Amino acid sequence: MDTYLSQTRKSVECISDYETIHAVLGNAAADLDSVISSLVQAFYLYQINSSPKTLIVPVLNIPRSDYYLKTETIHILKQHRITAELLTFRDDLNLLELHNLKKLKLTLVDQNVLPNKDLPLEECVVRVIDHRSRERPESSFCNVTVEPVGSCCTLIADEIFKGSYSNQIDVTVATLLFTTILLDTVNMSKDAGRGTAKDEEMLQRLEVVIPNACREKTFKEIQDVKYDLSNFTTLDILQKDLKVISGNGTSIAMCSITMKIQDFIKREALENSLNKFAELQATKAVVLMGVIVINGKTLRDLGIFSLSKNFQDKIIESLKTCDTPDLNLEVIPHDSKNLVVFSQGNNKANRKMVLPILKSLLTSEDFSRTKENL
Ligand SMILES: [Mn+2]
Repeated sequence: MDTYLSQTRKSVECISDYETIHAVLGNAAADLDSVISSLVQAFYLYQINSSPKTLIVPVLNIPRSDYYLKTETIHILKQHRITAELLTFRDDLNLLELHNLKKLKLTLVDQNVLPNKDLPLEECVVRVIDHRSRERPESSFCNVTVEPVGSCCTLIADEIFKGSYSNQIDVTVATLLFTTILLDTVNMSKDAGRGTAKDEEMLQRLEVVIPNACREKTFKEIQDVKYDLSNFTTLDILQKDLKVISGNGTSIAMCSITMKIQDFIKREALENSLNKFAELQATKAVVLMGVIVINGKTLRDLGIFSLSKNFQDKIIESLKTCDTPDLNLEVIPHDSKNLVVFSQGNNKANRKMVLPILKSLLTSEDFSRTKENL
């Protein structure tokens, strides 16, 4: 894998030598699942590619300068001799320009539709592999695999095991997939409810490849890295695992944070940081989801920040009244001015399930009528 990536990095520097650039692009949160899915899928496509004029390149969907936030990814890739110098980031190549030159093909992993700012690239999408609910229209021409499993890496593993190169899943590839699936499924914890039979099947098949595979040890190590926020500023923590959704010309930033929001709000000058963050993201509202795991049990809470009381109320109402899923929210009193905090009784409802609630708020007719008053 490291040899492939270092070759690819050099090839990106002389991109005009190629007729086709096939980029494998994860989602813009660039979490571990997105990054490992794109690295492994690209490596696999490279092995089955027979055209010397095609360059297959995994692209991390963040600027290079944000990589320091991705501690789980940095940690695991380092163990396999993969440093930032071997990786290609979104600002290392101009996808739109490649598209204009009619040279671009795109495989989307861990996302099934492009965000608005990337919609001009839609024509280039040839393949989609994702585990969140399908937003892509049925009519789309490309080959789409969307299955509700715990980790996109499970679908990537399944694809490779089904293909003719499955014997080339080496220890590095197997370990990267194995670790990501464990993290995404909370080590297949029943309580978390994320892992499916297919996740379990892939873990078992990958275990065969990895010498002395140990789920407990691997999971604990990556989980500890994920939950270690000691070197981060408040802005870093907000930025670390971020998704932005938009509709009707308005957006909401949703940050997943690996500590309780009840504890996060005790940080110094929190409201200032939230304000600054909202400004940087050009958004009027920030939703925080705190998630911690204690003895295999996942606990969640939510914070809703907005300088517009009106907008904040609308978000809270849509979250409280939703019954698919019912989040079971209880307000937690505190004295922060523009932030309302709730404990979330329904611990199975992760960000993937909350985002569509916010999305339907932003795209609702009622909202578009009243949004001028935000
Ligand atoms: Mn994912």
